[in-house]
Amino acid sequence: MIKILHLSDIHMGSGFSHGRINPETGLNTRLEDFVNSLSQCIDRSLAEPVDLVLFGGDAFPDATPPPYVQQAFASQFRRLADANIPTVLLVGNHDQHSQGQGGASLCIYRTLGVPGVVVGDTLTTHRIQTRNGSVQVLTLPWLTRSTLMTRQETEGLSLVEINQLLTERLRVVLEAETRRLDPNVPTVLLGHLMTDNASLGAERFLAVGKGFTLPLSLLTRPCFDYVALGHVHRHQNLNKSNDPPVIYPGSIERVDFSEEKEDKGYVMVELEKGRVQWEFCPLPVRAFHTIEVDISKAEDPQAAIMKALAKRDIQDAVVRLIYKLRSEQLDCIDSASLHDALSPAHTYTIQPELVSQLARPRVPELSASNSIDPIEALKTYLNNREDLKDIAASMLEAAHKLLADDMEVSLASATNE
Ligand SMILES: [Mn+2]
Repeated sequence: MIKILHLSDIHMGSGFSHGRINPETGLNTRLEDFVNSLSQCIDRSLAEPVDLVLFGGDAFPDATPPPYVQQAFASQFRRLADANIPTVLLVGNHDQHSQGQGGASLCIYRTLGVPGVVVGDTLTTHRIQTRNGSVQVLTLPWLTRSTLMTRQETEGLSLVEINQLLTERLRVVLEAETRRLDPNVPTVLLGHLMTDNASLGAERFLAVGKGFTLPLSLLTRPCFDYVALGHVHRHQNLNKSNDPPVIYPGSIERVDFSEEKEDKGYVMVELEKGRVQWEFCPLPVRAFHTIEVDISKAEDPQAAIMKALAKRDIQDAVVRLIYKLRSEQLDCIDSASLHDALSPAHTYTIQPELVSQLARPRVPELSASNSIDPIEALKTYLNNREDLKDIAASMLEAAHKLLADDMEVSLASATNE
C-alpha cells in the first residue's frame, strides 16, 4: 500500500492586503500564515511518513515571485527531499510565464536536479519508485490554447469551438498515454484543470481570462486509481461513486473573502492497484469574517453595529465590517469606537454603504463604459422608467430644446476666442 499526501493551490505570496507587517520578522503576516499551513502539510508527510507527495499546481500568485517568497516555498519542499520522499510538482496556470511560452517557476527544481522532485510541466507519465513500491503518475499541467493546437487551427473559431477542439485533441493524447500504462501498477492522474461540474471559488477571479473546461468523463477512466486535481480552491470530490475518486483538495489557506466559509486542508490517500481510500484533513487556518449590518432602519445605528460585532468571535480573524445606512445617519456613527471594537481582529476593513445609492440600480445600458449621445441616453433612461411614461415625450422635447440652445451658446463662445 502506498501512502500519498495530496495538496494543491498554495498561492504563497498572495492576500497580503489581509495581513500586516510582523515587526519581529519584517514579513507580511499572511505570508507567515501560508508558510505555516504548508509546513503543517510537510510535517504530516514526514510524521506518517508518506511514500509520495503530490502538489496539484499554483505555487505562487504568478510565475515570478519575489526571491524571499520563492525561498520560503523551497525550504518547505526541501524537507521532503531531505527525508527521501518523492514529490511531484505540477505546473498550474499561475506558475506559467506568459501563457507557458516563458517556462514555469517550478522548472528550477528539475534544472537543479533536486533529488526525488519531479516537475509536471508536460503531459507524460512518470514511473516513481517509492519505499512501498512503484506508482505511475500521469501529469496533466494547465493547458493553454498553444499546448495542443497551432494558431492557424484556432483562427476564426469561437472560444466554445476552441474548447471542443482542445478536448478532442486531449482525448486522443490521453488515450495514447493510458495505453502505455502498466496495468499492474497503481496509477494516479495529476491534473491542473477545470472540470464542467466543479463549483467555484476564488480561482474564477484569479485567472486571467477564462481557461478551458474539461468533461469529467475524460478523467473517470478505469485505468486511474485516483485522480488528483488542482485549480479549484474549494475542496470537493467530483465523483461520488469513488471509481476513481476525483479530488480537489482545495487551497491550503484562504486566498480571499470568497473562501470565507470553506474548510482548508489537504488529502491523505492510501493506494493499491484497484483499491483506494482517501480522507480530507482540515488545517487550522486563520478565520475570515464578513459582518454585514443594515442599520438604515435602526433607532440607534451605533448600538446596532456594536451588537452585530459582539455576536462574532473576531479575535485574530480577518474581518470586514459592511454597514448600510442612510446619509442622514452618518453623524450618528462614532468611528473611533468602531475601530476600538475591531481591534482584537488580526486585520479589518470598515465599509459604509449608503442605502439611497443602493436603492437605485443603474440601467445596464447606461454604465460608464458605454458612451452614447445625450438624447439616446435619455431615451434609454425613460424606457426604464414606467412612472415617467406620461411626461416622456415632453421631457425629450425639452431636452432637444436645451441641447439646441447649448449649441448656440457654444458656437457663440467659440467666436469670442
Ligand atoms: Mn489554478
